[in-house]
Amino acid sequence: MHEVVYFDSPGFAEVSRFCLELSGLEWKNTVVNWDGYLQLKETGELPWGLLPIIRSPKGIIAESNALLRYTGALAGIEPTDIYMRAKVDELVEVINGWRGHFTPTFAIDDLDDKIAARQAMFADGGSMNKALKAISSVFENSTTGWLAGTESMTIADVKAFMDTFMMFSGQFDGITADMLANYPSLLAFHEKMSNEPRVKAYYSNADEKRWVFRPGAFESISTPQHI
Ligand SMILES: N[C@@H](CCC(=O)N[C@@H](CS)C(=O)NCC(=O)O)C(=O)O
Repeated sequence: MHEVVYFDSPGFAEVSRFCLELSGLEWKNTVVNWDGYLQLKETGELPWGLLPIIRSPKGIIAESNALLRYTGALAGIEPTDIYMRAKVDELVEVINGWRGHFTPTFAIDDLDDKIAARQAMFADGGSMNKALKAISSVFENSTTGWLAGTESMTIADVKAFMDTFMMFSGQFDGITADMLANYPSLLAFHEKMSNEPRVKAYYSNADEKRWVFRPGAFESISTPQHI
């Protein structure tokens, strides 16, 4: 039995929760609040003092990308060819790098300043604008519609889907769904991924925090004509 331990939000754990679901193995989703996290930390059970972790039959694993690769392997969505696997990992790392742009904004106390900093990231030429355009062009150059050009979905697609769209859920001040209008290829990917039968089944529930992962979530966003 595998057990994911994390906060309620999608955050750093959603990709692994989804991959475990895909694996068909028995797994448990343990949600903790801040006090629960501090208690866990006290016990010394968190290898690096942070969440998420997975309690696996062989021991505890930490670091979200390690969890993604492990659960992706359990789910059978890691390429067996090691070149392709490296290309998938390359994309996973690039997407993970977005956190470097985003994370410093959490430390901005003044709400207006925080909103301004985030809007600047998504404005033309801003760090996240460049990042989302770069990943858009990878999708545009894929012959299969999957990020790494694989025949089927891999952990790079899971990472791209969840890390991209969770940003636009409304839970982050200053980042709004209409900003996605600048990225038609990402909206097309959303359509493909949210309708993938296993993704669709996983999000067939009423969880308000996860509306961004459902088919049609962004259908009201129209893209500018010049793109
Ligand atoms: N590099 C780690 C980062 C994990 C991380 O920053 N977790 C946050 C929650 S999203 C945490 O545990 N924060 C508690 C703290 O900072 O004290 C990973 O990818 O898993």
